[in-house]
Amino acid sequence: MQFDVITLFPEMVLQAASHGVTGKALETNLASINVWNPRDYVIDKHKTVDDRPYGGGPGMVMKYQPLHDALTDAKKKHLARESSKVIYLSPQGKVITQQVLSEALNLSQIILVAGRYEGIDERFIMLDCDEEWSLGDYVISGGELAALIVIDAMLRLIPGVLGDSESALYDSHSDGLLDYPHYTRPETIAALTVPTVLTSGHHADIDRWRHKQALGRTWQKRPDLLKNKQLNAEQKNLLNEFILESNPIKV
Ligand code: 58G
Repeated sequence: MQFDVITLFPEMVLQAASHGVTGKALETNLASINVWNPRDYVIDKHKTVDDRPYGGGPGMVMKYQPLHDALTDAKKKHLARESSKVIYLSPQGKVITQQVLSEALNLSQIILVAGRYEGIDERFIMLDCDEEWSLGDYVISGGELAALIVIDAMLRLIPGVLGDSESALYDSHSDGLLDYPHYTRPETIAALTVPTVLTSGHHADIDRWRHKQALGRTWQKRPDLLKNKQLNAEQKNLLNEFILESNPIKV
């Protein structure tokens, strides 16, 4: 997977991605990140990447030409030229989910456009971008953090990036459910003791308990996720048990 990020702050993207799981994936060439700074592509005599908005109002808008020329170079760098998409990150985009990200894994190049100021010239979105993605209904000061989130979440899905033990198969949301609770030593903290099943050594019981917790917590905290999910007979049974235990009828 080749990621190309068009950004006025290339060091921010490379620096942040160099740590931990993403850093390892890049070191081992399971993926690569190239950065392209529109500032390196300014040709006008004022050397500016931004300009005042037509119609007036506060703030500045990123100009079309430096973005377009940076994008042209990013596309040229993708030698395989298999399947490539240009994605602008903004609050106007389609909200990304684990599903959206895993579908994008079949691409060989993803070019992420990180805006700054009040945003970018609308014609760059119309003419040069294939899709517009959003993290959710809030505004951040630059698209770099959004690009880093997309890269991080996608890298976790590439086979070999996570070890077997940390496999993304076990991640929250990979099966449309929230995660089960985790505990480590000590066994008791402020009168809260680790559920006994986890110290029992019965692996089948532990798996069953964790699956039940994942279903139950999704039902408690994100019931909207269950509306779009078909539960099998065993899952219905586990969730019923959880519900009965969480709301016992007292006699
Ligand atoms: C308002 C809206 C001002 C992505 C957008 C400026 C990017 C949120 C998201 C913008 C982003 C998200 C410039 C800074 C886009 C441009 C960028 N904010 N929800 N901000 O994914």
